[in-house]
Amino acid sequence: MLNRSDLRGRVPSPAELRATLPRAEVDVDAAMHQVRPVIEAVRDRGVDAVLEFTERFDKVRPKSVRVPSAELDRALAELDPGVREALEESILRARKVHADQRRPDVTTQVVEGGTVTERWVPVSRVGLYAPGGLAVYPSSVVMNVVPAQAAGVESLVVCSPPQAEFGGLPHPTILAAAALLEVDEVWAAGGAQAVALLAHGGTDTDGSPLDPVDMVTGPGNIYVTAAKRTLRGLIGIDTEAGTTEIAILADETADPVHVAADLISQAEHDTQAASVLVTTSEKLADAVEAELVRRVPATKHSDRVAEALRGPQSGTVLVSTLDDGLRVVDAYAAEHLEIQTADAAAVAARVRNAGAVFVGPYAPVSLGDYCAGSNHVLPTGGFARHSSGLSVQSFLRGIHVVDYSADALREVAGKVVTLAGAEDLPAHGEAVTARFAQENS
Ligand code: HSO
Ligand code: ZN
Repeated sequence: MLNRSDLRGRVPSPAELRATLPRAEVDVDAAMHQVRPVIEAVRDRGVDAVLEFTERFDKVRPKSVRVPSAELDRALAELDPGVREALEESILRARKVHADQRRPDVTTQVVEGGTVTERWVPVSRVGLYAPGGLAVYPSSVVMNVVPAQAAGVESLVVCSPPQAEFGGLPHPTILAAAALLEVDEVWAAGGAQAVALLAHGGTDTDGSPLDPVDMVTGPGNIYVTAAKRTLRGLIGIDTEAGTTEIAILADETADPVHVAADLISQAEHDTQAASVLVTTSEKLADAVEAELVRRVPATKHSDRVAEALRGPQSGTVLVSTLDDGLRVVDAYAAEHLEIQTADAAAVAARVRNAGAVFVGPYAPVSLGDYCAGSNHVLPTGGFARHSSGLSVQSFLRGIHVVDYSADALREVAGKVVTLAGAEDLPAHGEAVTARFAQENS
């Protein structure tokens, strides 16, 4: 079921590794041309334009963009009690981890009388996009809202497409998740028009204001991504979420049942999802293959899973040693990386590139998707080489606060004047010397 590459006995180049495990290609640039007129219409005509596009794309026209709070209460009251309990556990654990991510302000005494403080200030108002349609993930609402709240973001909007089958409201589990998280502002809007409205703001059908946000996070389809990319600058955005990936680095001690089940779990998201096994053991690779052949037909979304596993983006890579395996997984930089080897913690400690690392036999990726406490919004497509997943830090800005006394400035004045002169910007130097003009006359 999985394509197999044998890299044993040689160290492939990064280019060869990239060709061995190609990423699914998504042409966001092409979609940017398509979303531009949508964004311009929403900028110019606000909610009227949003509702026109909603009718065209979502085949429904909500009465207002803002979802009445009674609908949030109702969705929470009607939420399955088991789902509610599980979401509450997910929120509790995520809050524990994210509370610990908060950073204290740090003041550095540079010289006597001269300090620089880095003050961490949350973004004021954030829009969190939750997709509708096939991918209705209340867990993603949790993973976006919890770090924003832990960062101290004061004002949050959850925005999700209205659904014809729910009378023009977003999906009820999205509403219930927002209510559980005590987010009271939810907008029924989707696609590029939603991102444009979040960025530009507008006036709702009843005349109430829909205030623009400073930042938009959350996954979405290609049009949402294209709109975020287009509006970046006017708004801050998170790193783009591509299709889900799981890589597993395993040796002969790994349990093929665990490995196969975990590869299938992420393949369930999308036909383009990537499931990659990197192993020193051909015997394990064979056993995993046999287990996949058994399990895939039996799983609910078997067609989707089989397509993802058979695709060029998925596969098994045989390596000679765990060191070589680490080179492969570092070059790949998976969104999720499981380490299923002897002494997994020691191997995990050597990983350089991954969105999140799952250590040993009892930390499957699906634990992290819902209830580990970690965040599941993680860099895909190799972005883990340079980016992190969503965290409290994503919603904070570090403001440098410079505080110098007269003596401290006087002491360094000559250096500022010299550097200003070297850059042919003498007025920069004069801004310092003007303060001491009388002393020198
Ligand atoms: N594995 C997905 C997140 C998710 N899984 C949501 C289930 N629901 C991307 O990290
Ligand atoms: Zn998942």
